[in-house]
Amino acid sequence: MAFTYDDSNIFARILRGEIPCDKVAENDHALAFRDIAPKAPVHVLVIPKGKYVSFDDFAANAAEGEIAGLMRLCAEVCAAEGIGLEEGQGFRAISNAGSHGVQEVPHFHLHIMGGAPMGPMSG
Ligand code: DGP
Repeated sequence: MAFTYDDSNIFARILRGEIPCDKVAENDHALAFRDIAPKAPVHVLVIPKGKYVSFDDFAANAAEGEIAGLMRLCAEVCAAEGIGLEEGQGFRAISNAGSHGVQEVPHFHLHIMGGAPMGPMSG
C-alpha cells in the first residue's frame, strides 16, 4: 500500500524545529510532547521521527528499531507522568487513522492520556 507523506504537516514542522513544542521525552526514533489541546490531565503525543502518515503506515513499513523506539518512549512517558500501572492508575493510548478515525495531523502519533478516569469508549 502506498502512503503519501506531506512534509508540511504540523508535526513535521515540530520535528524540524520550525515551531516549538512542550517536549516530555525523546530518543533516537521518537519524540513525545504535550498536546496543544489536552483532553485529559496528562495528554502526551508520541510520534516517530521518521515520515509515516498513520498507524498502519508505521506498523507496515517502519524498521523494528523505530517501532521499539516509539513503544519504549511511550513506556518512559507513562512512568515519568505517573500514569503507568507501576506508578499510577492507568491510561489510554489511541491512534486516530484516516477520515473515519478522524485523524487531523497526517504524521503517525499515539495519544497517551491519563491522570483521571477516561470513561467508556462507546458514546
Ligand atoms: P488527531 O490527528 O486527530 O489524532 O489529533 C491531533 C492532535 O494534535 C490534536 O489533539 C491536537 C494536536 N495538535 C495539533 N496541532 C498541534 C501543535 O501545533 N502542537 C501540539 N503540541 N499539538 C497539536
